[in-house]
This record gives sequence, structure tokens and C-alpha cells, in this order.
Amino acid sequence: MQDIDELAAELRTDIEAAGSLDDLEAVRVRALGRKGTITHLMKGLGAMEPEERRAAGTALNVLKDETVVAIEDRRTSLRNLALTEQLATESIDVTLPVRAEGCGRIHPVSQVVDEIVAIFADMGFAVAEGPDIEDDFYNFTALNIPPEHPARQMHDTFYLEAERDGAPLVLRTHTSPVQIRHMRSSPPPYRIIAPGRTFRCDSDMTHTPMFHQVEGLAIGHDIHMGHLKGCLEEFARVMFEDDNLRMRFRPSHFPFTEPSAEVDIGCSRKGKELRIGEGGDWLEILGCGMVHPNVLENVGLDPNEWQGFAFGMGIDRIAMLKYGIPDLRAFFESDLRWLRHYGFAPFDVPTLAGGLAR
Ligand code: 2NL
Repeated sequence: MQDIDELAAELRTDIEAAGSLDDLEAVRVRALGRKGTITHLMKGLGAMEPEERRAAGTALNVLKDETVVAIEDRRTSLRNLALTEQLATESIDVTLPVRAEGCGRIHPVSQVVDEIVAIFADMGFAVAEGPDIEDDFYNFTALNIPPEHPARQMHDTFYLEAERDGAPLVLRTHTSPVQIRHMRSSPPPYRIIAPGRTFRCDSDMTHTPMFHQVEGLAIGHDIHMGHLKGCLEEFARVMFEDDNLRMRFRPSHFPFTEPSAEVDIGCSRKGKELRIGEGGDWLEILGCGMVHPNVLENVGLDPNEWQGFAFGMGIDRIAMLKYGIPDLRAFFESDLRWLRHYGFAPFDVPTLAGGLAR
């Protein structure tokens, strides 16, 4: 019995002194392993007289259980100590500035969308969104696009096999349906822009089957062509960072606007090089007009009470022009080297106050 008390005291000291999980495991093996001290004493029980064996057996079982529990407790506290130390040494200071070389880049299309949103938000426009999959009504009919119009043909538009209420489903060919939905679901006046993905069956040097567009819409009681002109001039001058940028409005035709115009900005072309703002050449950047009375009627507005303007432009081409990116198809190849070269730092958030980019 004396042996057992001594052994118990010794084990308690050893367990407490174990400074690591490895030390602790060594103590466990020395006591409870196949050749361990407790195991050894237990093996000796068989040679004892029954009286003595009963007392020693009970004491040994108690010692064994206490040892197992003590080792488990020590293991838990060693693990907690290790975790506390790890937390102390591996803490990060979240107030440190981000290192630009270690993070991803913003795609030029995303950057240009953010720039366009910032410019129009400053003029009171809100952003509207809608589905990529549309039906015939929202994409064509509501926009006064007649049934025989070439835009509706299979080789221009992606038609899905599915239908909705008997009407064919399409991938939207412009973001106009977003504005149709907006007008049908909330009362005028409106001042919105609708940026997003659009789709057409077209693929060559200058066309990709998926591309990006932004459309704008302003409807009120007395919105006229002067507002359209002022709004788009402000947009182009801020976007291309040129207060004196030359612009011209050329008469054009769209089914959804009357009158309609296309807008050019001044540029120069010397060989392959294109410079915006300088020289005597012109470059088309967008289409626009006064919303056609039929479109207003299709969304339930009285054209004698409400009127306004709309415009639409391709974002990818604007990005190419503004940032001198030569090849459209590289936009959608997800080449990280291209993105590192043409992409933007995530913290270059465009604001009018902070400068649009760089
Ligand atoms: C272009 C021309 C344009 C519109 C889009 C529009 C939308 C509604 C009503 C009337 Cl809901 N018009 N959008 C108007 C004129 C031109 O886009 O060249 N886009 C790339």
C-alpha cells in the first residue's frame, strides 16, 4: 500500500511537470503501458493472498482511474496553452494597409460600369437590374419592335427551347427590358440606368456573343431633347476627362425612340493610333432619342402626360477606347496576365470627388 501511495504522488508530480504532449505521452506509457508501473503492480495481484489482493486491487484500480483522468486533464490544458500561444503569435493587424501586389484585379468592364454608375448617380439616376432570360414581350414587343424586324430573327437572337405562357424565351439582346419592367412595376417619374450583360448571335474580331450594355431612361412631364443633350454631354466630358470634348448628334432611327440620334465624339486617327478629343475625326459612342409614344403606351403611361429620353451604349467598346485596349476578345478569355496588365486595383473605387480612375 505504501508503494501505491508513493507511486500516486510520483505520477501526480510527473503529470503536472509534463511540458508537452510528447512528455505527457511518455508519462502515460511509463505508468499504464505494457511494461508500465501500474500494469506491473496489477500483474503482481495474482500472487497475493485473497485478503491482501482485494485491498491492493481496489487501490490499484482507483490509482489507474485517477491517473487516466489526470493525464486527460493535463492534455486538455496543454492543448489550451498551445492554442493561446498560437493566437498570440499569429494575430494579424487588420488596420495595416493592403499590399496591392498580393490581391486580385478589377476587370476593365467592371471598372467602367462603376465609372458610368458614379457619373449618372451624380445626375440623380438610380441603377435598375433585371433577368438575363427574357420573353419576347419585354425584349421586343413592348419596345415597338415589329414582328418582322431583323433583330428578332434566329440568326441575331439566342432563342431558348423553353417558352413562358406560350411566348418564346430569349437571352436579352439589350438591357431595355429592364427599363420596361421598371416602368410597369412602379409609377413615374423615372430616372434610371440599366447596366448588364447582353447576348447576340455574333462572333468576329469586334463582336462577342456576350457583351455589356448600359441603357438610361428619364421620364417626366416635360423632359425634352435639350435635357438629353445636356445629360449625355456631361456624361462624355466626365467619362473621357475632357471639359471641351466635341460632340455631335446625328439623326438616326430606332423603333423605340422618335426622334432618334447617334452621338459622336471628336477624335483623331493617325495610322493605327486613335486619340479621343483631339483632331477633326468623329467616333460613334452611343444611340439615343425621345421614348416612342407606343413604348409609353405599352407600359401603361399616357404619352400626352408623360415623355422623356432614353439612350444605350456598349460598355466593352467604351472600355477599349478609354483604356487603349486593342483586342475585344481578350476581355472574356480570363487570362490572368492580361488582367494583371489591364485590370484595376480593388481600392481604386471610382468616385467623382476622388477622380474616376488611377
Ligand atoms: C444603341 C442604341 C438605344 C434606347 C437604346 C430605350 C429603352 C426604352 C425605351 C426607349 Cl425602355 N429606348 N433604349 C434608346 C435609344 C437607343 O440604344 O446603339 N445601343 C448600343
